[in-house]
Amino acid sequence: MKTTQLIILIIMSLSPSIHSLAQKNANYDENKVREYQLPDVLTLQNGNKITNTRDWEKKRRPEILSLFEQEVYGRIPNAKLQPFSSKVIEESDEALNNTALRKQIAITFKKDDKEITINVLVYLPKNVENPPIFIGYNFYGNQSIIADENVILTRAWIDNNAEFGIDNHQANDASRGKRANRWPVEKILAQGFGLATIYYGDVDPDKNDFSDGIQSFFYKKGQTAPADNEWGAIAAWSWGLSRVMDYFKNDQSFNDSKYILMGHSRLGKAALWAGATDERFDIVISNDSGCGGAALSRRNYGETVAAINQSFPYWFANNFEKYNLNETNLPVDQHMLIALIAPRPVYIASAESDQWADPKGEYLSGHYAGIVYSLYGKTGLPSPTPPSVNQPVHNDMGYHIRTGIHDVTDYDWEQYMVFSKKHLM
Ligand code: GTR
Repeated sequence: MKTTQLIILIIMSLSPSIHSLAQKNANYDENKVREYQLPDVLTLQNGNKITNTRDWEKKRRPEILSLFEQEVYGRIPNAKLQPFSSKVIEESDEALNNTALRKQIAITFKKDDKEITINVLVYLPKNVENPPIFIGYNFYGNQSIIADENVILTRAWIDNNAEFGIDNHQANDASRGKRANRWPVEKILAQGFGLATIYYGDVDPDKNDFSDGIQSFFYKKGQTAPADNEWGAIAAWSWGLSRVMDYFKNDQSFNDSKYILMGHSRLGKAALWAGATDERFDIVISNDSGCGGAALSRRNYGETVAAINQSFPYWFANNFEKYNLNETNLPVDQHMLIALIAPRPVYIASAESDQWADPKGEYLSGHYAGIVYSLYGKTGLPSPTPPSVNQPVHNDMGYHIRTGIHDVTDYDWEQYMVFSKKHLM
């Protein structure tokens, strides 16, 4: 074993404690936030200012996108990878007590002896034509979002998890509906929306190992890990979301739908990056995405770039490590990630007890991205001060901070539905 591998293994075995230590020792005092200067969203790297949407789209947007690829999430290699097959593997028009259509789709990729299947679970309300569809990753398999015995049980990357009914890398019946608290499926459908969900581990297992995720399908001969400027797990997860979107756009029964991308926490980071790179997502929602998601990197509050790179180095490109305790030199900050989604509606949500995710930093990203929304005549989050708890703001950009912990609650979903109706229905 090489010394570097050994060091990585030691760090990995220590990482839970490093992580909780980092959470404990982080700064949670607003008075200790150092002064910082954000890169100007509308100034090109050559110093020229952008004043209209044309130049934004032609010059500055591509520049920012490329900086995020190069320095933060990592580039996806150019090679095209077509699905080996995309099949509807189960379908019913009598789901959820005859109120919904259920469709399960398997999108398979093959390369040499490797194979990955992305399983998509879709519910659509029966009485609505072309309903807007919420789309989001889940953490424990499609069967975990609802107690529906017809949902195909996932192969899981985690070994054993009694709580979630996962045994020897396979979910069992005990896992059905285990995360139903985060997915109010019936309420979503009753409001006229569809819901599509995917298990994130189908695309890239959430561990520091680059041999088993989708990245390995793109390696050049002899390559065993992404290059320093190539994709980590967040970019891999966002790639997966785009492949699901390819499927929807080619399946006539989904052609005319609108798509609302929602992600929580690390999957909120992936949702924002997918929304930035793929304009087919009509609305993008970040639920408690924190550092590397909606929260500004330059604010030393809660999780920092150094902390996230220490606990989860494989989520980002290796290049991102250059900015540990050195955020000032980052050519981007997360307000520019939000700006990449303009002029599409974007929603940022925080939770009061989730200080690790830096709620104020999440709000401020939206606030500072507003200048690009203004170019389009849209309204972002004009006030420099975040609203009070449980006082949602629903402009072209939405924001709320609710009471409670790092989680997805019915309150969050209610806001997302009101906001989406305002923009899509
Ligand atoms: C935390 C991590 C956060 C967030 C969260 C999650 O431990 O530090 O950045 O992504 O995990 O995804 O649940």
